[in-house]
Amino acid sequence: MENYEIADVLNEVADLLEIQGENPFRVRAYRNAARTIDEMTQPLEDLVQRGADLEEIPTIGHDIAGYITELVRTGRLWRLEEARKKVPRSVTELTKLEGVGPKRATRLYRELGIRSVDDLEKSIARGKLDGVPGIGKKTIENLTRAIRDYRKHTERFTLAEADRIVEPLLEYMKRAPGIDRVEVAGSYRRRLETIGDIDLLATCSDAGPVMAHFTSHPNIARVEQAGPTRGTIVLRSGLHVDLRILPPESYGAALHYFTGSKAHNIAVRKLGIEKGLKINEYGIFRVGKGEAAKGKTAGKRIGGEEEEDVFRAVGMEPMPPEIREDRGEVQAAREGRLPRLVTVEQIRGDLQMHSTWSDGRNSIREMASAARGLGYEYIAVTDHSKAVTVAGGLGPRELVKQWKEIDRLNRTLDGLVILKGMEVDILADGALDLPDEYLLRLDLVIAAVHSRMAMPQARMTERIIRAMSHPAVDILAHPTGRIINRREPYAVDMEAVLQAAKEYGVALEINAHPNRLDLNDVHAFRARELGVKIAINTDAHSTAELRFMRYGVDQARRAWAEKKDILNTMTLAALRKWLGRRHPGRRA
Ligand code: DGT
Ligand code: CA
Ligand code: CA
Ligand code: ZN
Repeated sequence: MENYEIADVLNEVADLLEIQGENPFRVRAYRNAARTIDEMTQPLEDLVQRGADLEEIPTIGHDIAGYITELVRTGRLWRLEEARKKVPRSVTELTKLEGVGPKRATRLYRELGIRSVDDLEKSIARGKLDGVPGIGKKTIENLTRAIRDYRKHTERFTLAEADRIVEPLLEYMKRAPGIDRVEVAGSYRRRLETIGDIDLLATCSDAGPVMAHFTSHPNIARVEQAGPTRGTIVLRSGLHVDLRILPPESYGAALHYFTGSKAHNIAVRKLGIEKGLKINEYGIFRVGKGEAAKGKTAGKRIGGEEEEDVFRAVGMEPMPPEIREDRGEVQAAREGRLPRLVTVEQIRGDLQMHSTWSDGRNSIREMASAARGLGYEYIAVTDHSKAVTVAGGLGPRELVKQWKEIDRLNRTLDGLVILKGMEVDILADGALDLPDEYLLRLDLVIAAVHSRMAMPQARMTERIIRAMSHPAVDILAHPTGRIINRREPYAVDMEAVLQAAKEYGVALEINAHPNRLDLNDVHAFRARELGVKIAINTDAHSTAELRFMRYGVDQARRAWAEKKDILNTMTLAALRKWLGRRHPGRRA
């Protein structure tokens, strides 16, 4: 059993207990343990098998340690099965809707017998919610929208969700008898923000045992198809995985084909046709007149063992998967002007993170030493401002106290500089949630919308642009406010925001949190075209989340970003200079 699966079970227990009105501290204990487990790099299963003392792991107490052991040994959890008897499991599905917490879900279940999102949808359609005390017309509208958003997204996995499944899956496939190469293609390889299914490719001496190994994966919910060279399984998480077993001479062509995107493939194939070549998942073939129509492998094979063969055959430079979206990469590759995409190694710091001063889990010191462990030169601590009361936002007095702590740390820390930042709320009218005198004393100001997201587009656009026009603002955080699979972007004219960013010299963030990725690839592409600087920030709320940087870099790469386009690839000296661009007096 993988760590994330154990974490999922504990989270489900927490959901169910919460819905049953269990003591909130108990509930939180499960969630904290789940989070710890999810962030652990060591497999719990191994620890259990070695008889290690799980209670030594922070946040794991006696009871939970017992549950984990039970879960690993038997694959089941008595506590969960008891909890499911009291409230149907499907009720937890309701809490996946934006704006529906455990309290509301319980009420819907207890008072109206609604047990699932489907039920709720039907009940709304039949008017069963009309006139129920505490549920106004507005609430019904919001629920309707939340259901629509939920439906639109439920089938796709975020990259982080896919990663925690794919990494162990690849390890597992590498243990298949006689396997040679194995790799993931598809949207996962292109690092698309969400993944429909996983496309695995493999070569081996004998396909039968490899397919058998694949279809006997321990986490399978069902085997959808198991042919001699092609199989599909559905994992318990709901993720579909396709496997294709290929002869070595086709591997590169297949890797190119199944990496996609489909639009990119079509553009490449068209180029091939112009050159008298047939390019498909089997290889690259030179075809005589009239031969093209004769089937998949007609003509003379001229390549296909390596992916590069495909690009070379049509006079293109090989290119990284992230840009294969038919957004001009084919032309660029033919003309030898492909971008040199930014890499994680080029990132020198992280400019948005939270500490225990607001809603983060770790102290500034802990965040700083984790950042140094990642090889960074600098970080900015950017706790919330006071308007975000749920996140324990700071007022001026606390902020000044925080600065003293940062000064102290900066005197003692070697090799890392902590910048004084804040994620300052953009109020409904576009004013900033901190008096000017404090704004101007910060090293770095990130402005962000966290409330009143339902404004009409024109007002939202004006609100954000007004905030950006403030000379203290350096970065606009998560510019559209979307949360993948949960919340649609707010209505905002991104072109106008990007133009304003250019005018005021404000950088836009790619929030690297895998549930946000905001700017998305398309907006980031446009930002880069306009010469707007992009900051890739993790928005980490714990030391472990600092590792989300990779997801932000992935999206920047999809936007064709190079080192020079990214704010936090700068040296500290260059960054300080940039931070002083709007009022040089402000910064040392
Ligand atoms: P996903 O799974 O929805 O996140 O997206 P992909 O891109 O992984 O799509 P998928 O799994 O349906 O197919 C994998 C790749 O196979 C796709 O990126 C391109 C290639 N492919 C699939 N169908 C076609 C097709 O009809 N024509 C061409 N040229 N390529 C295709
Ligand atoms: Ca796929
Ligand atoms: Ca597929
Ligand atoms: Zn934020």
